[in-house]
Amino acid sequence: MTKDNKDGDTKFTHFFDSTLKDYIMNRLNKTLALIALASSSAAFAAVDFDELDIDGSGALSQQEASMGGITSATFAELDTDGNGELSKQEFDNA
Ligand SMILES: [Ca+2]
Repeated sequence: MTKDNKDGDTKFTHFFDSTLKDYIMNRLNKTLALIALASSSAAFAAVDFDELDIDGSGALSQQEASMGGITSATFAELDTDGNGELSKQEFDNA
């Protein structure tokens, strides 16, 4: 009786462990997928010209561009007329 109960417990524990593990892994994968989706959406939103143009000047200063993750090297590449600002057209070339 004691042995049966112990086996039952062991089986239950094993079942519980593997089920829980599957559940956690499943949740974890979904969570990671959501995080990936959320961060890619956030990255996409962060490079929206109008959102980065904080002062609404219609052009991005290097500081505004850097908030969108645009490095100074990239900024220099995009600033084709070299006026120190990115117009929407220059930005769209990114
Ligand atoms: Ca420019």
